[in-house]
Amino acid sequence: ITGCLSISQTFAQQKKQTYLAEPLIRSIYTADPSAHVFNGKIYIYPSHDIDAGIPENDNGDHFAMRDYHILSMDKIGGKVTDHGVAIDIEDIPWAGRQLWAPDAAYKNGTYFLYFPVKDKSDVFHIGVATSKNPAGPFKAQPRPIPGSFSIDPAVFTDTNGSSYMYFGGIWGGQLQRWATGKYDANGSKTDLGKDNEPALSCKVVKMSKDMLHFDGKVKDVIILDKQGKQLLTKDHDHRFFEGSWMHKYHGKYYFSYSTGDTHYLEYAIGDKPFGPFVYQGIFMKPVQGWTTHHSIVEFKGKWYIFYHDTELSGKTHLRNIKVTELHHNADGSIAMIDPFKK
Ligand code: FUB
Repeated sequence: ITGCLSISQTFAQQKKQTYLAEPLIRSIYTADPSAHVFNGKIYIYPSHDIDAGIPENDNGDHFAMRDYHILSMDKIGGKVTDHGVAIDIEDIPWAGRQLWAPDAAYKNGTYFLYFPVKDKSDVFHIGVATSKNPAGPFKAQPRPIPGSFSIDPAVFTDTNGSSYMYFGGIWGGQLQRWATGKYDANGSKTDLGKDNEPALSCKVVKMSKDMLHFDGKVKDVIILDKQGKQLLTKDHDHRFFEGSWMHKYHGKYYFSYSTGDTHYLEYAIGDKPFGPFVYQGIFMKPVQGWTTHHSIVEFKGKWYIFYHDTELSGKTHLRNIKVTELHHNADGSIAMIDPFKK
């Protein structure tokens, strides 16, 4: 994550255009919406953006969020309910600063909220909190998930009941600092700078039955081009940056992600949750604002993408979530989404 580069140059141009969708909620700023269907309703687990008065930098320090609010809707286009504070940073014993993009899952009567936050040494890890109610309040485990690091957890539960966490983000998300398996506090601020080597990969790991631990080794999410070669670091238009998501469509596994500094949402398809995945293309053009982050969910036979932009504030760290329909073409590809109407 970062926040102050090229995309701001296009703000003026984009403001003249008409947005494809309306902000879902205007009373608070929200971003990174992870949507799930629980008990026949849509629950959205977003970041809760605030203005902490911290100047923008490429480390993302201006994204200084302190709590989560969970939102719900009975139907797309219906009333959006804000369930209030589901958990506060003060209630997470190991947390230092910056509650970034969360996700949620359900198993055996318990709801799980997964969240990235920097610890008191300023290193991102992923925590988990539990509740009997999808809207919270959630109670955090006393420590981060052992073996977790970096940001943007996305937890996918397969049709056989097995769950997997996809996670990671480069630049401010610190993934590049874990390249050796241990955190390097003096490591690169962006990627590893080795342009002709395979790009840093998102991570994937199976979740334990209790959903509170990793079960087995953290693996790389390998994305291959159609010639079977891994995408390279220099391929900023296509390589993984942050904001991963997994959905299953017609038996295939769709791994989608943000390209960060080039502001696209792209996807790759595989035959198994661990991949490998074959790169397919861009499916959403840049939104207004530096970051782009989404989730994809099926509800009553239709597919939707939840995403964010900065329509309400014009500021990259004060975002608002939106939803629009997502279409799979007959060949399984995802139809391109343009966040602005022509
Ligand atoms: O909201 C903070 C960060 O911004 C998220 O973790 C990234 O995915 C980006 O959207």
